[in-house]
Amino acid sequence: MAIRIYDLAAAEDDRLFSPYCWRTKLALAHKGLAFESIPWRFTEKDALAAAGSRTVPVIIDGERTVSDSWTIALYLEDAYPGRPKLFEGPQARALAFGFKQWVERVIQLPMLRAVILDIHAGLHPKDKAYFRESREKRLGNTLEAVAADQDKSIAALRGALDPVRRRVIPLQRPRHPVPSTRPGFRRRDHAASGRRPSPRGPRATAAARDDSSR
Ligand SMILES: N[C@@H](CCC(=O)N[C@@H](CS)C(=O)NCC(=O)O)C(=O)O
Repeated sequence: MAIRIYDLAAAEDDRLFSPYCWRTKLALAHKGLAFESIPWRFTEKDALAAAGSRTVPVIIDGERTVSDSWTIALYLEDAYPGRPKLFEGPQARALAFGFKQWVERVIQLPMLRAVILDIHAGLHPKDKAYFRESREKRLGNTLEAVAADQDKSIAALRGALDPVRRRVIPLQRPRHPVPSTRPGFRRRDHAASGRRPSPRGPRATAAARDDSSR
């Protein structure tokens, strides 16, 4: 039976926008595990009570219920040791944890500030008041006032991303291209091609190669 994941949805069931839930879905895809999203709204806290959580993602894997995207990653690694690994050992896991902390502490706030009114506009009507109240409390201002500073938020986000753009991405590009989330696509396939995997498969990759050599 597929693993089920409580997955934050906007007004539409298929607009699933939580970065934390995407982490979990990418981890599941990397491991080649089938999963099914259960669209969840901010105000549906009761649905998560069994997991003792007030946030998503929460996964249900048979008898097991696990919450928190990092705890879920560790759980999947332990529960499915025969599948492709999320972390190539303790050092890689520590590095991933550090990167996650940096994203949460440095990147997320300016990102949230830059898109706060877009998120609010897209929410399910039953979530709008809760989102406004909780985020205005967190940000110390009205959503409109935060949105009025969008240019500043985008500049802050660009500044925060700068070290990654300048250092990490160029260093990684030739030797460790972004791994595909498609099951069965091996890291060495990317290493061999030296290119990012095409989301549309080998033919599209070949076409792109032909185009780029013109
Ligand atoms: N540490 C948690 C954080 C998850 C989290 O904050 N999720 C948000 C959605 S992006 C949430 O469920 N928020 C509920 C709320 O604000 O009431 C994790 O990594 O899973």
